Amino acid sequence: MTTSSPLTCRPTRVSIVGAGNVGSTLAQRIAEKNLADVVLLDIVPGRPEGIALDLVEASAIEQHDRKIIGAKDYAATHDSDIVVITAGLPRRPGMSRDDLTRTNAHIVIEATKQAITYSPNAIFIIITNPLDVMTYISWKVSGLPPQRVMGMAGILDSARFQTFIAMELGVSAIDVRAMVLGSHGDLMVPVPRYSTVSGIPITELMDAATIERLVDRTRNGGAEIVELLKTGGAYYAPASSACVMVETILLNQPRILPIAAYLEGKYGLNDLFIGVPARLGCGGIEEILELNLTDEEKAALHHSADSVRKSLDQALDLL
Ligand code: TXD
Repeated sequence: MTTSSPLTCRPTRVSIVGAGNVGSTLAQRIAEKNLADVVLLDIVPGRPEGIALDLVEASAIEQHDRKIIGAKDYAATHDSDIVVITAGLPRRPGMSRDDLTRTNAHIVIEATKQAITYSPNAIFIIITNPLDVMTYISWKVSGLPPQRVMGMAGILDSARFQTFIAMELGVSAIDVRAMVLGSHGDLMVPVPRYSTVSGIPITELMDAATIERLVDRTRNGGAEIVELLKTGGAYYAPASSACVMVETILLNQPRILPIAAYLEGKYGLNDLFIGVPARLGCGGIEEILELNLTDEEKAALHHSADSVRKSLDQALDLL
């Protein structure tokens, strides 16, 4: 009788650089959904190890058997299927995402260089702000094809829009789908025409002024939470959003999700990462969808792209 198995026993592994609020919450979601083993890495001595041990101690209660390892050395991240970069400084009240550009660029460059050495075949998901710029920088430094590098923001921004629509109409957010394009910032482009409740466009359910108010709240969704928390930004919804991307890739579900993707001509945009709907799968970004935008929506997207370019210019010399 043979004991050899045709299955490979290598566990699926997701490494998360930055064991702060988003990173540690994402680690919890991934492990508790039984999606993959997790390596959490941070520069603060003891932090990733402490969080990992705490999460492992919850595993008997949460009924999963995923390994969660805390580390400060990138060697521990070897052979990751996905690397998620959350390392960086969060925004403080009154601080724009762009204020963070150069500081976080240094951090993301270093994290990408180190992580790619140990996981040359990984798919990279970037979370650090300013999101569209950090995703570009990580892609450049990694040398990976653009299909394997993406930024998380559109799922979060769409989820916020969905939540505000549901709250306004007094319906379950489960039935609300929304589409937010563009940069992760004040110039993001929520698209009401492509936002629905059980298939009904919200333009048929609310007047234009109400929609504009919800669009505005969505654009300021991150800042609203920063103002409330005072010491840091949102992390539960961001971690849930990143977990959707991890799950979609690992399970090879052909889901269409708004993510920051590298554009080479679609939407009339070139050589930048920005939020657009894409089909994800085990290969990363498998297709970018080009929506039929009105002139006004296209202009808003281009305006958003201009702001990404300006912000990127502040950090290009670091590459
Ligand atoms: O939609 C989105 N993309 C976002 C982005 C939603 C929420 C948060 N967004 C951004 O993610 C936020 O503006 C920050 O740039 C990152 C991480 O946010 P988080 O709230 O998790 O910040 P924390 O709690 O301060 O965690 C950051 C961790 C912290 O533990 C640092 O010690 C660590 O990053 N850090 C590093 N780890 C490894 N290597 C280096 N160099 C490093 N520098 C800092």
